[in-house]
Formats: sequence, C-alpha cells, structure tokens
Amino acid sequence: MHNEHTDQHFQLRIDTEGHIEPRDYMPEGYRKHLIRQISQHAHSEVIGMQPEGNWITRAPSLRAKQILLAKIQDEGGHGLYLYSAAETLGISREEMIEQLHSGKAKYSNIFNYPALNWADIGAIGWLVDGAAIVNQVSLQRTSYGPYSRAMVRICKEESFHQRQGYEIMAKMMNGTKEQKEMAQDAMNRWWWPALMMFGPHDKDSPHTGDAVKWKIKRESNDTLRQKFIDKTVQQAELIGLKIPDNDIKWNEKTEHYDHGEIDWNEFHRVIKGNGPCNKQRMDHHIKYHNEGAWVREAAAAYKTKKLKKEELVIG
Ligand code: BYC
Repeated sequence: MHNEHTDQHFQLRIDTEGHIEPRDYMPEGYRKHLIRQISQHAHSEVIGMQPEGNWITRAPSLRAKQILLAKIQDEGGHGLYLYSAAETLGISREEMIEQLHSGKAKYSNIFNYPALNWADIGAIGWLVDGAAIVNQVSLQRTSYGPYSRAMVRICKEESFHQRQGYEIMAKMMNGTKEQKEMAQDAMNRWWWPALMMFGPHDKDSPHTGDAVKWKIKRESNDTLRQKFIDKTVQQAELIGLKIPDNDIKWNEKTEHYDHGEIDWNEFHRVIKGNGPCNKQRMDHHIKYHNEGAWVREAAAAYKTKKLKKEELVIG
C-alpha cells in the first residue's frame, strides 16, 4: 500500500505531533531507523548492568547494597520495555541479540570502561544516568508510540538512579582526604566518556537528518550534550568536584558553559570494539546467554503446550 498519499499522510501525522503506532503505515526507512536505535538502546541498558553488577557484593553498607541492587534490576527492566517496543516493529528478540553478538548492533560507548572502585558507582549513577536522563526526557516526545511510552516509564526510574549516584559522590566529598581523591579520580575518568554518550557533533551525525524530520529525535546531539554540561557543572561545584577540562567556563553571551575538545578518536576506537572492556562485556553476555538457553527453551515449550490446550478447549 505504499504510495505518495500514504507517505504524505504519515508525515502530516508526525508534523502535527501525532504518534505512529505499530499497525500504522510507516516508510521502511522509519521502521529500520527505529529498530536500529531502539535495539541499541535496549542493548545499552542490559550491557550497562555489568559494570555496576561487579560492585553488588562489595557495597559498603546494606543500605548501599539494596539501592544498587534495585537500580541494576531497573536497568534489566528498561531493557525489557525497549526490546518489547522494538519487537512491535517486526524484529524478534533472537535477531536483536544475534546482531549484538555479531557486532552489527552497537551499545553505548560508556559501558566499555571499567568500574574500578566504589567512587565509580557514584560517578556512573550521577554522570552516566544523568546524561541518559537528559537524552531520555527528550525522547519521551519521540514520534513512535511504544518507544515514547517506554521512555516515560524509564525516566521516572532514572531520576532516582541519578540521585543515588550524586549522593555517593556528595558523601565521599564530605569524607577523608583519600575519599575526596577517589571521587575526583572517578570524575576525571568518567567525564569525557559521558560527554561522548550524546554521539558525534551534529555536523558529523549521519542519522540526525532523518531522525529530526521524523521526530524520532526531538533535540540534536550537541543541544542535549550542552544541557547536560550546564546542569552538571553546577552540581559538581556544589560538592567541590573539579570538571577535568580547563576550558570549561561560563559564556555570558550564549548563557551556556563553553567546553574543550572531545577526543573523537577515542570515541570511534571504543564504538568499533577496541575500548578497555569491549571484549569482556561481550564475552560475559554471550556466556550467560548460552547458559540461559534451557530457560528460554522451557519457557517456549510451556507456551506451546499452553496454546495447544487452549486450542483444544476452543475446538
Ligand atoms: N555509543 O548519527 P548518530 C543507561 C553511533 S543506557 C555508541 O548521531 P543517532 C544506563 C550511532 O549508533 C541508555 N555508539 O546516531 C544503563 C551511529 O552508528 P550506527 C543509553 C554511538 O542514532 C545501565 C553512529 O555513531 N541511551 O542509561 O542519530 C546503567 C553515528 O551517530 C553513540 C540510549 O541508547 C554512543 N554514545 O544518535 C546505567 C539513547 N553515539 O547505529 C545507565 C538512545 C552515536 O549507524 N539513542 N553512536 O552503527 C539515541 O538517542 C541515539 O541513538 C544517539 C545517537 C544520540 C545515541
């Protein structure tokens, strides 16, 4: 049923802030674009459980452990909402996982860095979840209905994540000299990769054109990155942390913070598979995915059996 009329109708719906739903007509490019972005977003949530999972057994108190456990469980849930949203576009979960394992599908650059100590758990919550929220608040108004609704739920949970990270950092900055140094060191290591989470500069971002036309993206990579910088610099100052960038300064004219150059060579190296932990993250995912095969088989067998029974009743 693809003709000019349906394409025009589709674009009109987008232009007038309507949602596109799974059974609506959509151009093939829109479907593909969404499958790529939503599946990569889902993979990021699930791979993102690894750096933090590493610290559950070493959390410094029962309270900290409970909070961290809840946060990591949330990330698994976010992965689930997002895989389900992508499935409505006609791709199966198996295909998405296969694309992750073969390297065809990416996941966020940020999860290829190691969480070396407890301060890193603070930095991840504060900076990584902080960056993710800025992006996801904007995506709440994305044009594809199931993605937009998943974002609304995710944002509610994400703001608690950001606060748990900031609380850890604030506590450490109120502690001993060693604790302050640990917090600053974590800040130094996570700041630049967090800025890279927003993707390349707008002029170097191949997907932005279509994404903006189709209102998949509501704000550009650079606009969102700037929003994150503006709010985070002030939070850092409040607890005595220094941004590891000598070029950070308030610009009266633009009413934003100027910042130094991002190392895009590092970004490309990491997203091509050559970051400090890419191999570790993928090996871990493949190992546990394979070990879980029997659970998937049992669930699928149960579903078939149940269906047959229901069919019998109807028959
Ligand atoms: N990392 O044309 P561009 C979380 C790729 S997890 C890796 O600007 P686009 C959390 C990009 O994919 C939340 N790759 O693309 C979980 C493209 O390559 P492909 C994660 C990146 O899509 C656990 C190429 O570079 N959030 O919160 O228009 C614990 C050109 O880029 C990255 C999301 O996933 C990157 N950072 O814009 C704690 C948000 N950036 O696909 C926390 C959803 C770019 O052609 N995604 N690339 O091979 C988006 O909003 C957009 O996809 C992006 C990129 C802004 C990331």
